[in-house]
Amino acid sequence: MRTQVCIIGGGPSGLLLSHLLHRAGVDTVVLERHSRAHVLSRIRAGVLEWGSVGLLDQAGVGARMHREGFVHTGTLIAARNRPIRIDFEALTGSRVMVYGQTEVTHDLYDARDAMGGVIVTGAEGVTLHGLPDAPFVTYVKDGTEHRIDCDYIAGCDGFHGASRATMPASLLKTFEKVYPFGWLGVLSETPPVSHELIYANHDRGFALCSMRNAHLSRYYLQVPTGDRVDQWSDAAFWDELKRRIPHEAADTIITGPSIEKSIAPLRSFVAEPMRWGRLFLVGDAAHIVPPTGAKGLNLAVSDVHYLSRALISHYTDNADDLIEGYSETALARVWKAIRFSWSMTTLLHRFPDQTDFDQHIQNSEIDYLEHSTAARTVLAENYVGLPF
Ligand code: FAS
Ligand code: PHB
Repeated sequence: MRTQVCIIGGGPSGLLLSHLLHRAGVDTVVLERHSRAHVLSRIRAGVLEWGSVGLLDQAGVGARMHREGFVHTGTLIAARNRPIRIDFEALTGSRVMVYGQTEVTHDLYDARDAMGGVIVTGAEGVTLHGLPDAPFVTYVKDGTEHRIDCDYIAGCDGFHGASRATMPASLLKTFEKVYPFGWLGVLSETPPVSHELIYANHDRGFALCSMRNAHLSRYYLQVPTGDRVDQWSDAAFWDELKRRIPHEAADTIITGPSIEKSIAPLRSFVAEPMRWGRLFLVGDAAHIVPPTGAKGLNLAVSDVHYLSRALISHYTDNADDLIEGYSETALARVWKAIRFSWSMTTLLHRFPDQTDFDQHIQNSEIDYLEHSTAARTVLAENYVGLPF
C-alpha cells in the first residue's frame, strides 16, 4: 500500500489529523492497535478550549458537540469552603465547551467513515522504517504482515506508542516531573452537583466536580501514589468527596453507583524535538500534562492544527516552511500549557512533603486569586486556551 501520510494511532489526534488532511485532498492511512470499541470505551478528557471547538467545526465534525455539549463561561476554585468564580467571559471574552473526549472520538470515527477514510484497527507490531528520509511502516493484521510506503509518518500513538521510541536517543531530549499522587475518577449516572466545574483545594486533598451531560457526572479525588481502584468502594469515594468539596455542594450532591472507576497517574512530560526528518510526533506521543488544567486533549488538537496546516502547505503550495517550523511552533505552546497545568496542580493539591511555608504560599496564592482581577485573568486566559 502507498499513501502520502501514514498516521499511527486512532485516538483523537490521529483521527482529526486524518480528517483535516483528507478534506484538503491529502491521502492518509490510520493504523490503530486496538479495536474501535476499545478506543471508544476510554473515559478521559471533558473540557474543550474554544480553539479546539473551532478546529472541530473547521473539520466539519462539530454539529453534535454544539447540540449536546455545554458552553461554560466560568469555573469555581474552592478553598476553605469559599468558592471563587473565574468568569472566563468577563475576563477574556472566551469560554470552554464541556463535551467528553469519548464523544469527540465517536464523532471523528463517524466522519472518517462518511468520507471513506482508511482506518486499520487491530494493527499489531506497527514498526517505523527508513527514517529520517525514506519512511515506510510495517504492521501485522490477522497474522499477515503489511507494508505502507509513505511520504510522512505522523506519530499520534500516545505516551506508550512506537513513534517516539523510534527516534534516536542522541536526538531526543525528554523532560519529566512525576507528581506524588494520582486522580481517582468516577463516572456516575447522576445529575451534576453544580452547573459549573468545581476545583476544590482541601487539607485532605484535591477534588474535582465535573460532568458529561445533565444525567452523567464525572468526579475526581486526589489519592496517594500506589492506591488501587479496588481499595475504594463507591461509599468511601462519595464520603471523601463530600469532605473535600464546599459544604453547599456536599449537602446537595446526588450520589449513585459508579459506572466507571479508574486511577490515572499524574506527570508532566515533554519530548523534544517533535520531529525527526519525515516523522512528526503529535499529542500524547510528545507530551503529557496533569489533567488539572484540562490541557491534554487540547494540546493534541493544537499540534494537529500546526501539523495539518504544514502538510497541506507542502502538498498544495509546495512550501515547507511550516514543516520546518512545526516542532518549534508546537513546543512553544506545549510548554505554556505544561507550565499552566503544573501551576494549577501545585495550587490545588496537597503534597506529602509540603511544609507549613508551602501551605502559606498556597493559601496566599488562593487569596490573591480571590482579590485580584489580574490573577483571575491569568488563570482564565490559560484555561480557555492561548491562541494557536
Ligand atoms: P491517545 O493516547 O488518546 O491515542 C493514541 C492512540 O494510539 C490510542 O488509541 C492507542 O491505542 C494507539 N496506539 C498506541 N500505540 C500504538 C501502536 N504501537 N500502534 C498503533 N496504535 C497505537 N486530558 C484532559 O484534558 N483531561 C482529562 O481529564 C484527561 N484524563 C485522562 C485520563 C487518562 C487515563 C489518560 C491516559 C489521559 C487523560 N487525558 C486527559 C489526556 C488525554 O485526553 C490525552 O491528552 C488524549 O487522549 C491525547 O490524544 P492522542 O494524542 O490522540 O493520544
Ligand atoms: C473531566 O471532566 O474529565 C475533567 C474536567 C476538567 C479537568 C480534568 C478532567 O481539569
